[in-house]
Amino acid sequence: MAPYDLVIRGGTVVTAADQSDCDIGVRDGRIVALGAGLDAGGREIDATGKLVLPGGIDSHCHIEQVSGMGIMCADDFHSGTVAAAHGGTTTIIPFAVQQRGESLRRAVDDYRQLGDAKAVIDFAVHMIITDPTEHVLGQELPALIHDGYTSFKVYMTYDGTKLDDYQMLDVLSAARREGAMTMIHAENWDMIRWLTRRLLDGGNRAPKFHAISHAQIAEGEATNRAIALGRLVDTPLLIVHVSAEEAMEEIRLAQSRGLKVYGETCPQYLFLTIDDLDRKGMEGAMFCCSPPPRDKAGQEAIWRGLQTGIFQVVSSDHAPYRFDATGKLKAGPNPSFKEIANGVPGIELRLPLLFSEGVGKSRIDLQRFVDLTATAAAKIYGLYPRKGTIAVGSDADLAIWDPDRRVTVNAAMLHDNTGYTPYEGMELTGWPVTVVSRGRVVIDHGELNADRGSGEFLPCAKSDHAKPLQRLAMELDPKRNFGARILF
Ligand code: DUC
Ligand code: ZN
Ligand code: ZN
Repeated sequence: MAPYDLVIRGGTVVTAADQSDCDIGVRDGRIVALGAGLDAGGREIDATGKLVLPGGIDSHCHIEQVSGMGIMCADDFHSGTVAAAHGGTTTIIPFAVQQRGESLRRAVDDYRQLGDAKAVIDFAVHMIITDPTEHVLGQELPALIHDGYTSFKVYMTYDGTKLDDYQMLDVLSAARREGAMTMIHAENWDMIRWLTRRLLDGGNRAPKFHAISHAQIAEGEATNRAIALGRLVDTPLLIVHVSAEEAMEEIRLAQSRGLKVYGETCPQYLFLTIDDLDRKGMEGAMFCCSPPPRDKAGQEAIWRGLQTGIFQVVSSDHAPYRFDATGKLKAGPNPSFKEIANGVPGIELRLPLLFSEGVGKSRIDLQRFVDLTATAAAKIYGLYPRKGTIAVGSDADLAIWDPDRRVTVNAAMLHDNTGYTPYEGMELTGWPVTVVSRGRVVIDHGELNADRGSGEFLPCAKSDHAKPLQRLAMELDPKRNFGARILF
């Protein structure tokens, strides 16, 4: 009997720390050997001339989720995970949403069933807390964390989801007590709705005004406030989908003060600009997402944030709505910017885009690419080292990557259900040719080979990233900061 079920031979194995030319031996879904000249496997893959990367972890994507406007997104767990796998991603972490008045447990259990039935790759689940009652924070949250749901998102914006600062403090202190990671959508809702009202009163309805209404200052202010709230309570947090330079600068400042504040950005802020929202007719609706893409200089600033380490994670924030009456145009063929579903697709192209324009254009190196697309998310959300790296004992989740393959992006080649891509026509270099999930070859030269429901739920551990640091005496001095010392 062959000692390995699968051997991947002759590739350049890349992790967030280093790279080396070696074979990978896989048994029972796990990596059991790394080295030269491994014995034969039941199946062999020749990776000569290819990179072997940890499968991507998309730690922020919306799958089978109803939006705040009541629109079901275009992808379910099947189409979403199929698309992810085709793009080299082997783990996704979408969101179970608690509606106000609803039990968080119920929301998670219902959502989990959808994933169990349909996912073709492994998945964990973040929660979205919209109603942080004493019962939810004191009873449901600890039990859910115990069951492997160790992270949640909260919104500082939108009528249906917004928490006020008092609620944010309750939630952040519950996160501190339970060791959960808090993800924050940081935009100032009153600024946005005030601007929206004035823009619409002035007859400004076109998609580009979505970007004007979601002003950079609204993102910067809310990011500053979120960090201050986290500081008062003394708990780490992660600001999701950062698009504004001034929000990024708030994160940088917090990090330079030694605070555990993490940042996530997304391809739409690296590859799109506000000009895309100003395309002819209603086409700009295809690029409406929140926060919105900014101008060219702002886009460059976000690249700088990747290069200088302000951001730890690049997720897709895949939020797919078709360009028709089921999605972007649900309010009619000519909706105002306020009526357009918020979100863009990107689950399949996240890795190819960042590889081509990041690694290929020497903006980031391979180690940073792996860290941003897989390793850091695994660490931040408690999946490491099972996921996010190539090491003996880790799951065999791998993307065998042809660094020279040239691809012109078009919607028809993609596997999600959105029907369009914001990246149509882009010329990319670098593509995953074979994708392995827990030792199963799920994508083989573009062919899917994975059954519905074969993906497994991943319970997340409490992550070290969610543990507060030993605070500097100065920060804890009650004359300067009445928060942490009094409470804890
Ligand atoms: N927030 C997201 O995370 N995704 C889409 C829209 C939004 O507001
Ligand atoms: Zn958000
Ligand atoms: Zn999102």
